[in-house]
Amino acid sequence: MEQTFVMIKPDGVQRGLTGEIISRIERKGLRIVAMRMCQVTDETARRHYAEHVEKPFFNSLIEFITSSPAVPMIVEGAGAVSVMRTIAGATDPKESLVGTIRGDFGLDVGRNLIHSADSLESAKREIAIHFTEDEAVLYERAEERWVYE
Ligand code: IDP
Ligand code: MG
Repeated sequence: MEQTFVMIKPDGVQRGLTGEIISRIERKGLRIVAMRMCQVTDETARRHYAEHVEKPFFNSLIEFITSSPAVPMIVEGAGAVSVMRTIAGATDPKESLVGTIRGDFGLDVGRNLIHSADSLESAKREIAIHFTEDEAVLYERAEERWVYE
């Protein structure tokens, strides 16, 4: 089973979409194995978005991500990395397809509601930034034999 890193950003929490977003992940059949609500620290945000340090939007991105509580999580399932990117939608919500989280609820690239790791390697790196190993729980959902052949 593949694991990916997902985070409901502060706009998602402030807009009361936490439950809606979690529900979409659950209904897909994916398994949430770690989750918390927390205010991301400046240090964690800078590590998380290190690849964007030279971008013109870097400072505003860090300010936004640390401005209010977020909900980081580890999501597990077949093809979890790419499945979660599909559920999240394209980076700019103006272009994300309707039916995706960003496409259904967003309008601005700086307020795109959810983060989802872009590769298995990124997922591993990001999980290690936001969670300790003992925070992920090992379990099966009762419905899994109805989700997987
Ligand atoms: P991703 O979240 O879809 O992987 P990235 O290109 O990795 O997109 O960018 C990380 C985050 O930085 C985006 O989710 C978005 O919040 C923000 N961002 C990306 N491009 C821009 C921009 O042009 N202006 C403002 N914010 C941006
Ligand atoms: Mg990215």
